[in-house]
This record gives sequence, C-alpha cells and structure tokens, in this order.
Amino acid sequence: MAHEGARDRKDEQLDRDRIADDDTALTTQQGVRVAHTDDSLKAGGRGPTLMEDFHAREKITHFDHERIPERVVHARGAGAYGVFRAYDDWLGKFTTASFLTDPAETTPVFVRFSTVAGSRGSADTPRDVRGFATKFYTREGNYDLVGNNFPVFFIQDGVKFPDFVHAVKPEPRNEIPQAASAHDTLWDFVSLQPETLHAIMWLMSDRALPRSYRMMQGFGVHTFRLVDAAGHGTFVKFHWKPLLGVHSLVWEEAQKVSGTDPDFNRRDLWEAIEAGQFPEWELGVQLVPEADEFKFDFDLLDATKLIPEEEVAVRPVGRLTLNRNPDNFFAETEQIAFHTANVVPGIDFTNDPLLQARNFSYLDTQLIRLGGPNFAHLPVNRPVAEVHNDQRDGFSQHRVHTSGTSYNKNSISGDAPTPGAERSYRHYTEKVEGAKIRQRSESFKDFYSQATLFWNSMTPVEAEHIVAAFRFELGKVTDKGIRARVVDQLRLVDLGLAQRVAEGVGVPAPAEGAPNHGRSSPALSQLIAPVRSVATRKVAVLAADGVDGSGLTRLVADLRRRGAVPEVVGLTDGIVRSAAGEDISVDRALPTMASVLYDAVAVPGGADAAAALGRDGRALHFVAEAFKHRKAVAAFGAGIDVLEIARVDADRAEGAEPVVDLGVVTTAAEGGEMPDAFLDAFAEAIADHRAWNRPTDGVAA
Ligand code: HDD
Repeated sequence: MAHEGARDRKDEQLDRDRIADDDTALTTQQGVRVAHTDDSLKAGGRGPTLMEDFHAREKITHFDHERIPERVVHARGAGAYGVFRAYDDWLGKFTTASFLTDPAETTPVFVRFSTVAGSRGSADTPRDVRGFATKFYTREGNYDLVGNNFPVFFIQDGVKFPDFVHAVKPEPRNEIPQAASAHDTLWDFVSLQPETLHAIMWLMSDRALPRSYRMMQGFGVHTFRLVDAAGHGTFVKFHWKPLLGVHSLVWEEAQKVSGTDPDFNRRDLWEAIEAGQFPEWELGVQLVPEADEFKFDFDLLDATKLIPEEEVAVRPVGRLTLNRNPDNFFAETEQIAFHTANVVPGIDFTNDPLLQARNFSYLDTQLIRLGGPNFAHLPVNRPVAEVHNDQRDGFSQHRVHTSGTSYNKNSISGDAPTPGAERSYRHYTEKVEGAKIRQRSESFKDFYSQATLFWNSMTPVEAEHIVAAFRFELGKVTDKGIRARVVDQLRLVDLGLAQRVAEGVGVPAPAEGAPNHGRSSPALSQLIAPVRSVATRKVAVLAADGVDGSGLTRLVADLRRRGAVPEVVGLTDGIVRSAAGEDISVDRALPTMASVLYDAVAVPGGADAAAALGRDGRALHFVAEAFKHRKAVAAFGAGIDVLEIARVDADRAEGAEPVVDLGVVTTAAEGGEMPDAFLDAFAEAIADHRAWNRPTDGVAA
C-alpha cells in the first residue's frame, strides 16, 4: 500500500502485474468460469470422483506445487518498498553512479530484512545476524547492496561458507535447535576457526537482538570500489544509519517475544509503514584512496575487519525511506532475488575472496530457488531500466521477443541489441599478477585485534550482556572440550572476558592471556552516544473500571503528540468505565499481550482501577516484568499503589511534584492536576530506551 504523494517508477511498473480479484467471477487458470468449488465431480452423491473434474485436478495440482525451496540462509525475512535520494553531488568526484550523486533523482528500492539461521517459519527474535539487503532500481539497472547489521563477517573466504552455515544450522541428526546458535556444532567450528571471533563478539552483543528492523544499522561489509568518469577507483565501505538510533531487546525479552509474537520485527515494520511512520536510514560512506590501501594494520580485503569510524569518518550521502508495504508476501518478499554482482556503472568489486564467492553464489542459488534462469522477469526483480539482450528461452520465459535474431554480431537486425553504448558498464582496470595458489594471505591472519577492539569499546552494561550471552551459548554446548577450546580462544581476545565466561560454564579459568592492546572505538558501542527518541515507541497504558479517565486521556494524547504509540490495555477487551462514568475503548486485552511487546508501561490513577489491577496477577506481572527489563514505568495517583504491589523498587512521589528514580516516573496528582513535568519526564525515560542504572537480578542481562 502506498502512502506518499508521488508514485515512483517501480510502483507504476508493478501496475502491469497487479491483479485485483474483487467483484470477479471464479475461473480456472484457463479463464473458464467455475460454477461450484465445494464438491468434486462424482458419479453419484456418494460415488467415486471422476477424472474429468478438470477444475478439482487443476486446483489441487496447483496447491501441490505452491512451495518453492526456502533460501538456504536468510530464509525468514520481511520487506518493503521505498525510495533513496542523494543529499548532494559530493560523491560525484568519486563515482559516476548518478543515483548516488544526483539529488534530483528519486530511486525506487526494495529492502528485505532477515534472520540468517532460522527457517522461513521460525521466530523473528533469536540471537542472530540480521540481513539488510537493498535493491536499488536505478535508471542504469538494478544495484543490490546485500548487507547485514554487523560490519564484519564470520569467515574470510567464501569457500568456507558451506562449512560455516552447516555449523550454525540445526544439528544434522535431529534438526535441533531451530534458529539458534547455542549448540555444539557452531561452537566447535568457532573454536577451530579463530577468524570467526570478531563477528562472534558482535553475535554475543546486543546487536544480535534488534528491537526493530527500523532501529538497526546496516553495513555493506566488504570494501567495494567507486569508479569515477576517468576510470579511477576509490575504496568504499557502505553504512546505513537508522534515524531512530540503534536499540536492542534484552535476552530474556527476546526469548519471550519468540513465543508471544514470533512476528515481532515483521509486524513492527509493517505497522510502522501502514501508520505512515516511515522508517529512514542515512547511507554513509567511508572512502579510502587507493594510495592508502596498505595504510591500515589490517587488510581492506578481509571481511572480518572494519575500518574504525574514528580513523575514517562516515560521510552521509543520502537517505532511504521505506514507505510502502508489499501487496503480496510471496510474489514480492519471497521472490525477490538479490545478487552482489548486480552493480551499475560507477560501482565495482575488490578482490575480497568472500565477495568474489558471493558473486558466484547468489545467481546460482536463484536458479534452484526460483526454478530457472528467467527470474529477472518476475515483477519484483524487473529493473526499471530497459532490458535488451540475446538471452532466450528457458523455463517460464515471459518475454515475447519479436526480433528475427538472437545473436551478436548480426546483420539482419542492424546488429541490435548493440554492445558498447554510452554508459555501458566497464570493469575497473586493475593490474593483477601472482602465482596460482590456494593459500590465505598473511595480511589476513590477525584474528584477535579487532575482537579486542570491540570488547574494549563496550560500556559495562554491554560487556555484561556479552558475558551473559557467552555463558548461555556455551552453557548449551554439551561437549565440555568445546567449551574449553572457546574459552581458550577468548583468552586471546581478553583475559578478563575469558575468565568471566569460564566461571559461568564450568571450565577452568585461564590464568594468562594475550596482552590487550587497550584501543577502543566508541562508535562501536550502542550506548555511548545513543540517538534518543520517543517516536514510534509502544506504550501500554493499563486500565480497569474506575480509572482516572481525564488523566488517562491526557497521557495518551500527550504520547501520541510526541509520536509514540500508546495502547490502552484492559483486563478484558471492550470498554472500561472511568471513575467519572465515561466509556474508554480498550485497544488490547491483557491476556493477549505481554510487557515484552511494549517499550514502556503506565499505570493511571483511579482508586477502583488501581485496586482491580493490584488484584490481577497478569497486570502485576506485566508491570514487574517491564521493571525487570529496565523499561520506563510511569504511574500517577492511585496507580502508584500498583507499583508498590508489583514490587517496583524505586522512589515514588508523595505529592504532585513528579519523582523520577531509576526510570520510574510518578506523581500523586490525577487528571487535570497532573503536572506537565510528569509527562515530560515519562517521555524522557522512554527516549532513554532503558534505565541502564536500574539494578537487576541478572535477568535483564
Ligand atoms: Fe549471503 C543470502 C548477506 C556472505 C550466499 N546473504 C543473503 C541475504 C543477505 C546476505 C542479507 C538475504 C538476501 C535476501 O533477503 O534475499 N551474505 C550476506 C553478507 C555476507 C554474506 C553480508 C558477507 C559479507 N552469502 C555470503 C557468502 C555466500 C553467501 C560468502 C556464499 C559463498 N547468501 C548466500 C546465498 C543466499 C544468501 C546462498 C541465500 C538466498 C540468496 O542468497 O538469495 O546465495
């Protein structure tokens, strides 16, 4: 569904394929109208079914064939259309790709977010990397930036990809566990393949538990190359930065969300777009002149390394806005086919061996997934640029070529389609030489320094989460030898980390480790300079009969005005009657919801309502759990009593003057008496995302 004024070129192109079935007659695939579809054609009411029932056979046959192979990785995903616009022509000095340099140009895009390990029907919130794949339908052809929400990958050479994926996927004998890395084979692989360690640090961090697809960074990961009009190259790393900031769930919450709403991230993306709260990211670039290729203490071609932002700044160059949900999940989100080798003039590859393997793998996988070589004809994959070539035939050929030739050169069709036209893609001319050799470059062999850099850059809360994650994951590994080998590797990242992990998983703590280089990169932390915003945050406002209606209405209106999404959660569905006798609609019934589905909770005043909530185990659990997960909690008037019963251990107001303690915001005033400062303070607490200074019993770690 589109929500923004002008329609883009891709949206208009899709009109050709959109089918509305409203007010239509039921037909077969051949267009023959069907009279009746509830009974098959039989010889007598209780007799055998007849072969000649072409409708039943066609209907069942089509059904039998409606599944296609799911993606071998990134099977579970959600996607949306949008637009990309460059801020200015600054990048024009480095690339001829006009969609990156012409601020007057709006480029349609489709973005698909995904988890990696789980199958199509798994939950959204396991501990996992998230895919962030963008197809730019540029005027010069499709450009795909197939990235992740981590800037580094687990392996350095694509030939190891099948090994890595087999290790992280469920165990081969019993296909357990689904969508989880906490099992023997993954950690066995990690312990034997130290190049994984840097990405493993990211996987154990909060980055692996995004609160929302709208609140995570994206990275192109590899070093790519921009190419200018004269054919000169510049190395580039691509970054997506979400305007809402980077925020995560806590681990216990993520686990519970897997049950209470397995579609949590998918739903969040869909609802935000439907509500017109369009998710936005800035595209940023880190540029490195070719002359500086060897200036770093790592190899730019090594995808397990990042360029610290403090060393090379990220320059914002444009903005991505997702503004339209797909019309059909299968046709669009499932059938979209990304490919790292889909590049346009001005963008080229490097010799990163991981990237080179990807440039083979993505095209190859679509052949089995989408059943043949014509998947580019599918509506979601079709470029808005014109397509002309001599490729012919194949399964599901959609184009009716009228030309009398399908080869080049030809004299019959005027040599068309003709190669070499203006703006043709020309590969970057790179001089290469070397012996044919199957060997890892020496420059790729420091596996630990950047894992240490990441660890050193964490705030104490983030570090605590990493330790807890390692303890959880290794705690699920049945082979103690594997646990010990992982700890032995962590010793080379940081001795303190290794010791803390060892202590939790019952293996001997190492006494010595490699010296820690002491360097850090604050940009790697999510908490050092967070983007604070109330926008789109979901707030549960608990209500029961006798609630302070004017206070509740004021709170809800205030949150909406600030862009938050408040929902009145009643003990049951329907309406609650306020103390003053007004009817207030309930948005959600408590038994269908859980605090883990909200960013914050508020308990309004009204003595009878507070008494009812205070007697209800679910309501008390809701408040206590939100508190335990360090979320913003607010209460006013008699609502404060509910906090008391739920054992919310923070200072509470005794008068109208608001009290803010550990992210808990209270005022004893109700209705019109409620001070504005209370509303402001609650909004501030929500914008903090979590009250990280609130003590926890370890559950929020
Ligand atoms: Fe991959 C899918 C991201 C390495 C082979 N990959 C896939 C998707 C994303 C990534 C986001 C989902 C695309 C979609 O939504 O349809 N992959 C990455 C990143 C990597 C990476 C950021 C490292 C920097 N991938 C990688 C390697 C190989 C593959 C080294 C193989 C040698 N990836 C695939 C694949 C998939 C895929 C098997 C599965 C479905 C698909 O391609 O279309 O070809």
